[in-house]
Amino acid sequence: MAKQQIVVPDIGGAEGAEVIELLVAVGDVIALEQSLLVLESDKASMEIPSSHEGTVLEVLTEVGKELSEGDPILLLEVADAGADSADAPADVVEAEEEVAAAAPAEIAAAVAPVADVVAAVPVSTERTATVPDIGSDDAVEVIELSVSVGDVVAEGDSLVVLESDKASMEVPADFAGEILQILAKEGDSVKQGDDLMVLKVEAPAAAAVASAPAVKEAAPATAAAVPAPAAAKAEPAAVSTAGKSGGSSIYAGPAVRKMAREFGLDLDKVGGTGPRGRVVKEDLHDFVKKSLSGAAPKVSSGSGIPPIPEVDFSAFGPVESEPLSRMSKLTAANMQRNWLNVPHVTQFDDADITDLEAFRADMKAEGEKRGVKLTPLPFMLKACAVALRDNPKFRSSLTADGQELVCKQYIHIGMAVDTPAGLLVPVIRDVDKKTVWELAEEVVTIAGKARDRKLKPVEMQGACFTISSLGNIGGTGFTPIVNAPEVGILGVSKASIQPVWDGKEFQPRKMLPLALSYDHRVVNGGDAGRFFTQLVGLLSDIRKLIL
Ligand code: CAO
Repeated sequence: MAKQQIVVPDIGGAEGAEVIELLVAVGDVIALEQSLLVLESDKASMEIPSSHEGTVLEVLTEVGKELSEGDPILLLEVADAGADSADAPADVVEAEEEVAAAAPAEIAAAVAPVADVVAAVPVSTERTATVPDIGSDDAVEVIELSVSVGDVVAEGDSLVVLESDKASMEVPADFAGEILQILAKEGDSVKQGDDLMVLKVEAPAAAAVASAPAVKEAAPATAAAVPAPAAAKAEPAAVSTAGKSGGSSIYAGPAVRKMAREFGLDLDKVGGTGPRGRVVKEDLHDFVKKSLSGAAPKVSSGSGIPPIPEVDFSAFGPVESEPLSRMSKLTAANMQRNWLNVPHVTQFDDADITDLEAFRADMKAEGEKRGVKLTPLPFMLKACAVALRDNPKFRSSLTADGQELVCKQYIHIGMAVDTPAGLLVPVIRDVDKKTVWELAEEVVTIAGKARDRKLKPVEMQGACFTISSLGNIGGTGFTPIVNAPEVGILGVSKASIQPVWDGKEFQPRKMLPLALSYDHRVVNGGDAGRFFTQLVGLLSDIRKLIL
């Protein structure tokens, strides 16, 4: 057993890089190249890998300390020192024995030259990154270059994104280095083995101590002797803080980046809890856990919308939680989908329904005879059917790819129904072909079915347009959310008597506040104005409904 001090290797000339994370503790058994700590300079953060395997006897630095090349990090108990020293020249063995016996202060001084040789002799070489095995011999397209010339990348950082007709994939760097030349460009077709870019790889000349004739003189010879690929692994993994995709603009080490890729996670969406917002492995675990429980954006959702923070409400007072019904969750998901996908515009107007209300009152006895309650809603359905007939854009839908407008030649209208289980939207078919009495009957029947949870899925499909009436509840206006792929929805608020100027004096009139929301990708302001004006006119003078 021997003691081996690990020091900061060549970190590209950075002076006073701060220790932002210690990744090992006393007693840990360290593998070769295992990350020991994370240093952060003003340009980049980097994990420092171990140049030896062994057990940590002492940690010689701490978080917050500023380190430069050669500063001590750890004292390791190295298991294979005997084997190494058997081949080593006498002066090296002596040096190690001295180190083992030395007091801590002397250890640093005595070991530093040895460690310098182990970790700090840079070898600069050029390596070409190529297209890896992509599981097919077919050419795939380079759809994104994730780096630029001059970027410093860590092993595992994304270099390019390739796309076949089946999938897109990031090509990670097999080795850390600086991008010298980019050989592929966006739009190129490439195959396995094709050159992508040339990197400058700087490698410390590891594992050469044993063969060194003398510690100090060993440096040049060793530098030439170490093959670049092996050395590249021992290179400090500089994490680029620049770059445009794949989470390369945030702080995370290569191991975390690799793990994120394996999980299909976008690091930009994973909040970092490490020093200075650095993403650590625990953050990935937490994010995946939350994704699975529905508390975080779905993995690879691509929405880029920051999640609403989780709050412990019980910290502010007593709380009670109850699980959401399946329908409530579905409604929430649909609302969010529609709100996020559809560029909404809402227009407002008031319909003078004084005459309609008078007519409705006249029909009360007739309604009782028929066993039907005639509310304003069937008139609104009828008026919407006429306006939909005359304004075809309002009964159209964009295809999912946004390439075509499908205009429906039928007039089915959805009607929002407030039920104890949540909001349901049954559909009344062929509204244009039904009388106001028939519509009144159907409203009652279908709303009853909704409240008794007896609606079949087909009875909630196929609408061209929706009416959401809060008239019996109250309010002077609201902005309804379009029920995509429909393009329009009418929000109805509570009618009330208002003073209306007739040119000579104010008259008490029953005014019905209406709000028309529409998908501005399909319907423009002029279309909406015409539709709305016609609708308001029809409700204000229901005689026009028969025309
Ligand atoms: N202004 C004033 N009074 C109105 C009104 C309005 N806009 N609309 C209806 N009323 C009156 C009715 O005339 C009736 O009064 P009378 O019995 O005196 O005639 C009373 O309100 C109750 O009507 P109703 O609700 O039973 O019937 P309806 O035809 O108006 O509506 C239905 C049926 C199913 C649409 C309704 O019950 C409902 O569920 N509305 C809620 C829809 C909803 O939740 N929308 C929000 C969706 S987004 O979250």
